[in-house]
Amino acid sequence: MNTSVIEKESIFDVEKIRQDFPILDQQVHNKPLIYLDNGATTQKPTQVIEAISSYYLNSNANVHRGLHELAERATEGYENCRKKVTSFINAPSERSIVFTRGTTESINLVANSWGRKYLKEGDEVLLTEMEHHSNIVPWHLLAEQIGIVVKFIPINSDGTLDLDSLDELISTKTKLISVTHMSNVLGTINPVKKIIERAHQQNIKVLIDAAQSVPNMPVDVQNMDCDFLAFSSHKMVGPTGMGVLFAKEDILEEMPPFFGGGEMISSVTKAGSSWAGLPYKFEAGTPNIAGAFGLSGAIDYLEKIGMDNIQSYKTRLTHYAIDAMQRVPGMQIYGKARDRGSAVSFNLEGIHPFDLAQFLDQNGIAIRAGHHCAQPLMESLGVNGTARASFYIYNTFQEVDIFIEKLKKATDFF
Ligand code: C6P
Repeated sequence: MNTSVIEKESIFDVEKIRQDFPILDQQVHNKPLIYLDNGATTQKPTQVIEAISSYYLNSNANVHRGLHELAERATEGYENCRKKVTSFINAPSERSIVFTRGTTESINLVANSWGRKYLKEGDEVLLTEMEHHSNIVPWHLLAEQIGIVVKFIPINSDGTLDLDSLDELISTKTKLISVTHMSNVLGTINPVKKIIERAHQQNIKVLIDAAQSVPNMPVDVQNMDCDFLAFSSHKMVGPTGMGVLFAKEDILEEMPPFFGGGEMISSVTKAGSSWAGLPYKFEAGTPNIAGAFGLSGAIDYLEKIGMDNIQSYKTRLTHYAIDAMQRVPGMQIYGKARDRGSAVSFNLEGIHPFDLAQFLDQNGIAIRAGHHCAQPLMESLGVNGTARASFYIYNTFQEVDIFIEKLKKATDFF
């Protein structure tokens, strides 16, 4: 083992991290809680909860329009979050960071603003078979409304993307490739830099759904060179109802607003309206100010641990889990990509995933079961649904051992 790995591992103190998450210290059905549903949403550390309550306790006011001390504090906190997000994903400017309610709203914003302006009947949007519904349905809506064509990059049997099919799938009509960075089902980390390079050779824009990657690994939008990137605060120890759309500034400049209302205008007359500058023309109405305070707290928290450390700990934990899971009789794991995140989808022979989730819940273990908002992927895998365990920074090797023990019990029980 090289020294840098040893240094990283010694920095990562999971027991110390767990102390920041009081919710984990409880019994569910008289068993210690083991929370393995982090792909759906992560738990929140005290620091984030305090950042949110401190806003309501000390600085509650509306942003951007008040001329009093509390309004200034609220505005400063809200804009401070934009600065933190900018540096967290290495965006070139705060003007390219739009706050939304989450990944879903960010992608809908691109579809409805950029999509409606630049796409016309017959134009093609290329997705992948492993997309979350958030990155399918907005394009299906445009297919219905303006006649765009939605195509899908297929997956290989190991759960990686079949990139050999790209040349065949890309045509002169392809205007956008919209792809997940990390699959919420298979765990696969897609080679987005390669896809972006290939797309840009033909002047095709690329949107990255980073809902699962930003919480789990360092993400650098300039290095990636993506045109759009979307993520949610609640999957990265931040609050729900808060999210981010990054877009290149020149693209955002040309995009029309998606929502209209207060905050996003420059002036309004009876004859018409003109828009505020970036990024405010995309933030109509009173925003999620407490959410911004919370997201700031989340970024501080993750940066203190270090995204490299987070990725390396979770990679070790996930590989440990997969190795052990493979030894459980009747186990089928979906997705065998080498480069992967911590979502592990699986089925146990003869056990419905809902029954398994219920059995594990009775044992204090929270997992997710179903189609994971990825029905086209389920179709490709030939299943109706799967069970899914997804690990985060506060999960321990001991918890994985208990999870495996209960999986074995489930095979006996059913
Ligand atoms: N996936 C899961 O359990 P929102 O709901 O907007 O914060 O995120 C949507 C979303 C988009 N893309 C990917 C890759 C995602 O994983 C998600 C959310 C959760 O897998 C809830 S369905």
